[in-house]
Amino acid sequence: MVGSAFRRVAHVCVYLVRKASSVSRGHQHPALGSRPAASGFTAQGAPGGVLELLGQSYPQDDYSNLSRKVLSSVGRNLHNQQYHPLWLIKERVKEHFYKQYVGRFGTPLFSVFDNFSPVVTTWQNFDSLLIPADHPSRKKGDNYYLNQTYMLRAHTSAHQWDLLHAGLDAFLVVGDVYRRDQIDSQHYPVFHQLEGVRLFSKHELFAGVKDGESLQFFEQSSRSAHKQETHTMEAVKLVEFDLKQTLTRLVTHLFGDDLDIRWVDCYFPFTHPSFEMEIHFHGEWLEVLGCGVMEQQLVNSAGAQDRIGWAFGLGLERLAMILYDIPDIRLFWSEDERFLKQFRVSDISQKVTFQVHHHSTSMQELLLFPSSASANTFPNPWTHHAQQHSY
Ligand code: FA5
Ligand code: MG
Repeated sequence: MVGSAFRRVAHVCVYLVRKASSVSRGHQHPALGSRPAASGFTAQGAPGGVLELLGQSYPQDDYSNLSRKVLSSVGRNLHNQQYHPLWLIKERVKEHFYKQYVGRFGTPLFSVFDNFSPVVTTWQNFDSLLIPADHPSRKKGDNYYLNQTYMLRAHTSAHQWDLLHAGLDAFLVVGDVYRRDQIDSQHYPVFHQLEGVRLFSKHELFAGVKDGESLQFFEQSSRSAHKQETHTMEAVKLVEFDLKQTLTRLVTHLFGDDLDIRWVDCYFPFTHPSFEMEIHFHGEWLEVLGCGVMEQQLVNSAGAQDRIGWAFGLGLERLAMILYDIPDIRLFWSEDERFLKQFRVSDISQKVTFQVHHHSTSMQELLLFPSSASANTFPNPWTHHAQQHSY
């Protein structure tokens, strides 16, 4: 039940830090140039070459590590394809935020952006979010770099700073994100995130509090597990409550009341305190989002020093898998009509339960990856690559 949502679970997560095994794989990887030319994963070009992507040219250097396979995923924009399950979820989240949160003039409070290029600077993806220069999440083996300066975003948080700097107080960003992750039924190197950010003025946050005029946002104290050194406990608790309530309402809107969720304490360099939401699904706790109270240093550097806010980033595939009972994340890339047509509904809120055995179709057929592998393994070129080159 959603009632259990506020149960805290002692658990630590670390933003973008992979299991030791996958981190070391990055180190062991042979030089990019030594990959066989026939492989779909061969890095394009070499230092001295130029990469053309989405109408821009990027000089290559020894950071460049995009494979042909990943390049072919850039621009697919599954989240903008009408009736694709990721589009359906995006539309339902948008509808919920538009209806639920109305601004002063009766207009939607949250602005929605779903068309930003996935090419960002390393400053946007890391530095703007206070991710230190030596943080393991910057590893070449974990990201797709166009060159030293440009990369495919590893999360939609890469756009937070720019939108705050532009003066926005409430926004959603939807986009494809890229990580050199190990593949299994829940992880894929390209997936989709939906980011939400909300800043509050003092008036907005304390408006509902009786005798709240004397309350403050800021003080000089020390950082604890519960708050940042510049925040008052009152402000943080109200922001945290609003964040968890907003997200609990969102998942209740999507899934209905009959859903078991829990909050797990967590760590991100750009929020404190930080949390993950997990949903109980098929006997397991599945992490669907990370969130927290925004680091004030980030908010200040973007020019909103009189505000305090929350941010969250959720995985669209994870939500869609639970909502539509889709058993494997690779299915989202299927171009098979038997998969896609199941989501062509007249009303975006209509219940859809994905049928694998529709007209005796097997999972392998629907995944539509060319296979030379045995019938028992998922025929997936990403994994072939990992096996051949042990990266
Ligand atoms: C982040 O990416 C943070 N930027 C989220 C955030 C935003 C925190 C704003 C605080 C404030 P994380 O790496 O945990 O965090 O990813 C967020 C979500 O993306 C996960 O909860 C999960 O739902 C989804 N996700 C992560 N990796 C994968 C993957 N390889 N495949 C599919 N979904 C994934
Ligand atoms: Mg996480």
